[in-house]
Order: sequence, then structure tokens, then C-alpha cells
Amino acid sequence: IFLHISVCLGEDYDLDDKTGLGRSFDGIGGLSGGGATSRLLVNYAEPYRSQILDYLFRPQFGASLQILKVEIGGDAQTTDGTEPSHMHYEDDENYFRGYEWWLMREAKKRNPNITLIGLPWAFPGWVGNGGNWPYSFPDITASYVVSWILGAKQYHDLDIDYVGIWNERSFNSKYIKLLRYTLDKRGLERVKIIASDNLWEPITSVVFADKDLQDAVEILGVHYPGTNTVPKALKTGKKLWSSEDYSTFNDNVGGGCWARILNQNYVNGKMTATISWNLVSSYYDDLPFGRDGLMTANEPWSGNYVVESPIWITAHTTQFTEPGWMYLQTVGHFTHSGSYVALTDERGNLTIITETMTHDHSVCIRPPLLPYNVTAQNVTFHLKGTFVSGSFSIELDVDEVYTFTTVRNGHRGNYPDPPPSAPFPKSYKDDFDVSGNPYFSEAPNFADQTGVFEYFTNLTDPGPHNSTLRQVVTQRPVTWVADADQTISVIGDYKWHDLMVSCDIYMEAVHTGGVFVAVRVDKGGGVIRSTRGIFFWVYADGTYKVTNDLRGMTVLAEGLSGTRARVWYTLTLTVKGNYASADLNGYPLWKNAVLWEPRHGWVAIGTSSFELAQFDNFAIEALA
Ligand code: 147
Repeated sequence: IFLHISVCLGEDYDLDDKTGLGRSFDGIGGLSGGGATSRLLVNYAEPYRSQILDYLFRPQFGASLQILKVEIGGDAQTTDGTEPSHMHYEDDENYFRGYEWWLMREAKKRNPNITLIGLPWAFPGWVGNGGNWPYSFPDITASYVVSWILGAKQYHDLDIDYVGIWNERSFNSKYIKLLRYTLDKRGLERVKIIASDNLWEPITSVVFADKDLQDAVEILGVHYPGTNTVPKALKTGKKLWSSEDYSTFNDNVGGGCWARILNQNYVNGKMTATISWNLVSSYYDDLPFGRDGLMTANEPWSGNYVVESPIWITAHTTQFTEPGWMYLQTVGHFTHSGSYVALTDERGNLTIITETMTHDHSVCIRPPLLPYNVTAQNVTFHLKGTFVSGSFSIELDVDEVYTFTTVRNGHRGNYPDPPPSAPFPKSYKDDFDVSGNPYFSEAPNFADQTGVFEYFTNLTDPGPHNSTLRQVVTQRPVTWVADADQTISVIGDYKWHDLMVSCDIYMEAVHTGGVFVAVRVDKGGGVIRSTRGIFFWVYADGTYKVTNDLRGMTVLAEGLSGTRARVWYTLTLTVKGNYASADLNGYPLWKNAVLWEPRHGWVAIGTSSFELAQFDNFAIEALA
């Protein structure tokens, strides 16, 4: 009787393909990069690393992602760190740097049909020929980007499906056409172009008015569209994607945001793909946008990871659809708010996803969400057209997501709980001695914030410093945000305050060289220029400095050190309470520098400019 009454009081919704179908569904994805968001993932021990990858990519297991978008590393800061370029210098090519190649391979291994996208945020300095702009020499930029796509195939057998222009920065029509031309010339007709990974305008109007550009651009990709499009974008006839979205703390509100936009990006905005920034929160929590990934895996030292609610929200769509399925035209909003979408493989399968997220449980980071009211409601779906006629009713409470489907192999994947969360080890050492060819170019747990720090083998010096970590960016990149004028890589526990750090260092820049070790480093990401901490510098001109900031504006102490380039030295920095002191090669160099701020932060190493320098036998003893 209750059910009968519910049905009577409820509303009716037709699911019908009689008058044709809607747009073709292109998938749900995650974005690694923009930047360095997967940095700590690669350092997880097995089996945890594979488990995390399974939760992300394995079909019918977890998020079962249909799209993986990655940053084309440009040696510059792109939100949570820098990602290495495949061409640091004009005459340099290496397709094994960073972790995006590895990640794409792991994704493909699990889902051979996953769609791959590459997009640059920044470019090495030579691409701009010294200028901070990638379009002055568009042929250089195009061939640089196409090299990355060719390298993906040649070295990793990865077919990149789509490439973008310049993340959330200006586009240039001439460059887009030249990129299309260069792709075609190199036999990459199958690689399609997304533009412009920014707002709907001006790309929509420019594409609309330019026939050649229309031919070059396959997808209009926008960021954080708030589920809406503009009429002109629909009129271009192009596929519309939310090519970056979400960026919300991954608790249940983040899950609510994700559920609402996954449905409504199509219902309101006719967008047929949605990509989460970011894929997985594998960067230190205290970097910008901490935990804005579909799940959290940023403790490789403990093995702990957390499968958060957005993973299961994703599964509601991905486990019961495939790219190429068609949306029905009969999608929409419920009378008492919330939304439904329906998709079919055109061979009898039907998947319906409903969401009834309340405003306060589905706010995303951006854009602002206008107030609305959603209430519990009874809905009845009537199947019509090619679907066997019939109907079913359901009582939808608020903040619920349901999938109704003919697909039977959905599965809530599960592994035993990972090890418990633990802080970064207080006692930590790395001698950077990697035997043979390490698969990763970067030393575990170092998160580069300006410049790129890579394993390096001194072929000519078989001595104790034959395997080192080397800063390799020698020219200011074409930046995405404001990189520091110094290079810096951070590591450790942001809460650390009293500690001892030592590191062997080797300046390569004669006369002009300078390197530092630092503690209580308080900022990373886009604000890296204003980072403070306790920085102990030595220079190739025979001097040292102690500064309270990376920029070197506040000098706490300075003097003579006798240091010069091409000699190894051991720097030791000790900070306790309000006092700092340092040794050079085991002998006291300065002591009792007085400091007040910052009270805590990461440990860091780096250089005083974009210059080559090496580091070895890095060691931390955190006291508190
Ligand atoms: C995006 C970037 O593309 C990502 O790399 C990452 O930084 C992400 C973090 O939320 O944000 O950039 C945006 C930055 C600011 C706005 C939109 C996108 N904004 O203020 O509207």
C-alpha cells in the first residue's frame, strides 16, 4: 500500500529513444599533473602501488576510469611541483623522465581501451627561445609537442589520442593549425586536438568564425564550466568536454560535487566527458589544493592510502557504460531537484544514473553554486522505444546516487586494508646510489618546486660521488606560474621544526654557483617565490649566507667559507628552537643564528639560480 501511494504521489519520467538519441558519451577521466600530483605514488612498495592503480583504472573494480590525461612536463612549476620535460635542452631527448609514461603504461595495462590525453602547462626555456611565450616560434613548439607523442609510441607503445594547446593560457590559431599540420605530416592523423582548456570564450567564437580552425580542432574543452555551456558552443557542432573539473577536497562533499557534475555536465551543458583534477592526491598535504584527487595516496613511507568517495561515485557511471555509448535525449532534472541521465550501447543495454545531491553536500571549489532545494521524492521511469516497455518506481532520498542498469558485471573491488597512516620517518637517508638504470629519474619523496632534480651518474668520476642527484634546468622555463629564480626541492614532514640535515654538495657553475640546504621551508606550489625557511647557502665565490627566505632578502648571517665549484663539500644544518648553526666538512662554520619564523616546514635542497649542481649522501635527523 505504501509503495502504491508513493507511486501515485511521484512524478513520471520517460526514457525513450524513439525520436533519436543524444550525444555520444566519451568517458570520465582523471588528470595526473598540472602539476606533480602523482609524485609520491611511484614510491609506494608493492602490493600497495598496484592496488591503488587497480582502484583507479581496473575495469569493474573501482573508478574504472575511461580517460587518463597527463601533463606534458615542461620543467616548470605547475601547481604542486615541476614535472620534467622530455627535452630539457634543444639537443636533448629522453622519454623515461618523471612518472607520466609509467602511469600511462599502468593504466593501459589495466584498460587497453583507456583514452590518453597530453597537455602542456609549461615549456623548457629554449622552446620560447628565451622569451616567456610559446608562440613566438610556433614551429618549434609544435615539433616539441609532437616529439612527446612520437616518443610515447616509440619508447612505450602508447598511442596518445588527444593533445591540447596550453593549459588555461592563451591559445594561438596559427599555432593550432600548425600543430594539426605537424601531426598529420608525422603520420599522426589519428591524434585529435582539444582547445583550449580554458573558458568557453574566446575559443568558441574564434573556432566558429574560422573554417580552417574548425577543421583543426576536434573538441572544445573547458575548465570548471559549472555544468553549463554557451549557445554558440552548441552551434559549432563540436564535441564539448569538461576537460578539467572537480578540484575539490575528496571527502563526502567532494563526492557530492563529483556526482552532481558528472550527471549535470551533460544534462545542462551537453558535455560528454568530464576529467577530474586530479587523478590521485599523491603530493604532500600542505602543498596547494591538498587532497583534491579522486583518492589519496601520499604516504609511500607507510603504504597507507585511502579510497575516497569520488572513486565510488565514478564507478556509478564508468562500470556501467563505455565510451561510444549514446546518451538518450530523455535526460533531465527531477521535479524536486536532482538529475538523471540514461545511456545505451544501442544493442539493448541501458544504464540510468540518478543523483539527488543537496547544495551543501555538493559544493565544488569553483564556480560558486547558486542555492537550490532538493527533497525526497518518488520517481517512476517509463521505458519506451526500443527498450522493452515497462516502468519502475523508486523513492529517492536526498544525497543519493543510484545506477539502474542492464549491465551485470559491476563490482565493488576490495583489497585488505593498507598499513596504518604514519608520519614521514624522522631518520631518513638517501645516497642516490641506484644500480643500473632506475625506472624513475627522481629520488623518492623529493618534490621539486622549481627546477628538476634527477639521478645522475658521473661516468668520468668512479669515486664515492659517482651516483648523485643533479639539478638540471639551466634556463628559466616558459612558465605557467611564477617559478622562483632559485631551484628548490622539498621533502619530509611539514610539521618538523627541530632537526639536523646534512648533504654533500657539488657546484658546477664556476664563480657563479651557489647551493643550499634548508629546513622549516613553509611554502610550495605557485607561491614558491615567497617561500621562507632557514636556508644555508654556500657559493663558488668562497662565501656563505644564512637567509630566512628563498629569495635571500633577509640575511641572518654571512661570511667566508672558502668554497668553490667542482669540489665536494658536506653541509650540515642544525636548527633547535630559535637557534641555527652549521658545519662545513664537519667543522663549525657559523652558529647561533637567531630565527623566529617560520616555526616549522619541510626540508629542502636547491641552487641559487638555474644552474647545474649535484647532491649526495642526503640525511635528516628530525629531533621534534
Ligand atoms: C587549475 C589548473 O589547471 C590545475 O593545474 C590546478 O592548478 C587546478 C587547481 O584547482 O586549477 O587552474 C585554475 C586556477 C584557478 C581557477 C581555475 C582554474 N580559477 O580561479 O577560476
